[in-house]
Amino acid sequence: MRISIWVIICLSAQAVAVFDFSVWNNPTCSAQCHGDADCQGALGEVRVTTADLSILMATYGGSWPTSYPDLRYNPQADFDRNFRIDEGDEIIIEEWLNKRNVPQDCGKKLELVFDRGYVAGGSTQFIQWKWNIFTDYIPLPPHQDSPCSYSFALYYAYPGSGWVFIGTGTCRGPIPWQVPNINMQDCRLRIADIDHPGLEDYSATFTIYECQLDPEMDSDGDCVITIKDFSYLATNWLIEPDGKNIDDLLLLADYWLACGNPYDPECIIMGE
Ligand SMILES: [Ca+2]
Ligand SMILES: [Ca+2]
Ligand SMILES: [Ca+2]
Repeated sequence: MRISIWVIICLSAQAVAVFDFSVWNNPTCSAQCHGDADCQGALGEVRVTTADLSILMATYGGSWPTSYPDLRYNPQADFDRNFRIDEGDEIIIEEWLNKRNVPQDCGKKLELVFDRGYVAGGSTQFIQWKWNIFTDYIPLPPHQDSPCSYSFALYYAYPGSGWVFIGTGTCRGPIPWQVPNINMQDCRLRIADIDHPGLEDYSATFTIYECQLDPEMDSDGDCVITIKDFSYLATNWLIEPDGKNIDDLLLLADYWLACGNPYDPECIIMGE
């Protein structure tokens, strides 16, 4: 039965666009990892059909394509997202073919981990991301996923700036970001997989603010006076020529847990 379906599909299959990996990070295509190659179908309806099977079979030319960047490779049909198309993907589509209520829980392959609403200008942030392996999507044992072989580029933007390059990293991340000294709302971060075009993710918007605290007191640059600043003061106690003394301690005590973010209504501004 399976072979007869394949013969029909092979005869009618059209070549499809390849090497655009954005389908793996598309929230409107959240059943792709279960065989929905074309991202078509309403909630509760049959989503995995012979149209999806035809996309998978278009990659089959008597044998499966070895791996990306084989010309027959297609990210749409790589349901377990392991950069190969083979029997594993065939098993997935056969499980869901012509069934209703296909799970729509595929999530993103590349996920930027950043949920800050405010970031202090001049501070250093360490930006991390997640590279979800296919066992996060389907209940099969893992095999030769090799996320550490890939490289990523990180960017930030504020209104009118365009994307400003921050740096590159591997999946072992994070990438340090020296935040510019600006006051700006609606800033964003973007991470892009250099090797797989279209595979990228964005943060929600956040605000970069110029810290209102004296940097002498906020020694770790996070714009809140905490035990970290106290420990810096303690370790530099009375070390000449710029040693900390009792006046510094009193000043620090006065502003204990004060923060210097003028945008944050929860923030206790220094001196107020
Ligand atoms: Ca479909
Ligand atoms: Ca695959
Ligand atoms: Ca601090």
